[in-house]
Amino acid sequence: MTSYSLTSPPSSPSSALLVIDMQNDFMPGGQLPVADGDALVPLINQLGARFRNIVITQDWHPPGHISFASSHDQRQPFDSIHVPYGAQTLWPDHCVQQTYGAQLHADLRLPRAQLILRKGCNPGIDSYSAFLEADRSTRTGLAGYLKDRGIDTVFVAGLALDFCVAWSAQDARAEGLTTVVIADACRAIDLDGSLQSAWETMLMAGVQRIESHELFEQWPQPLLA
Ligand code: VGL
Ligand code: ZN
Repeated sequence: MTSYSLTSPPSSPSSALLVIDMQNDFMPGGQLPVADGDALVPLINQLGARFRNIVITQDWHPPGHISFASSHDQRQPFDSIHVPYGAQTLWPDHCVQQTYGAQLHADLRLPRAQLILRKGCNPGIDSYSAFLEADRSTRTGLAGYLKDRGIDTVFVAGLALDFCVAWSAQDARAEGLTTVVIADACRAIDLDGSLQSAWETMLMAGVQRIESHELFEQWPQPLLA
């Protein structure tokens, strides 16, 4: 038996799998590679087969986005700067709208996904979270979508664990959703201890942590229809 409690199991209509930023630029060889990011694809496909609801996110920046080091004089990727909404880590140009790097990994097979949510589209505001942009007030609409569909539980997987996964999971909790991060279905960038602090913050916020084998043991069968 697993040590977590769930009222809405994966196959339930009130549960959703959130697949975060499984895009070419975050894969080995991409502009902001996350080590082993591509190794998650088969696992996420298997997880997806257990869920009735799936939401996919796509980091989707315009050229010249505020989070790109190249948009600021004398700045390098991974520097941190102050912008009107607070601290902003600068990144290599990545996930530029309509480019190959912004496309989802070609081997993702998630036929039940009904929503692909694009975020980070505002030139002057970053958005790690699938719910709230980095100004912490602009809403993406995802909370409303999930509520409208009666979804009270989200399982989270994808990239990067210490940025977009962590922020999305914390904001899911803040929206009152039961939130479960599938640890081995995520990979981290791990910048200056960001991985450890992400877990600390998520667990403090009431996010549950499981491993995919726990889910497969409890729900061994893919959904048939
Ligand atoms: C991400 C850094 C910049 C992520 C997106 O998907 O975790 N990280 N943009
Ligand atoms: Zn980004």
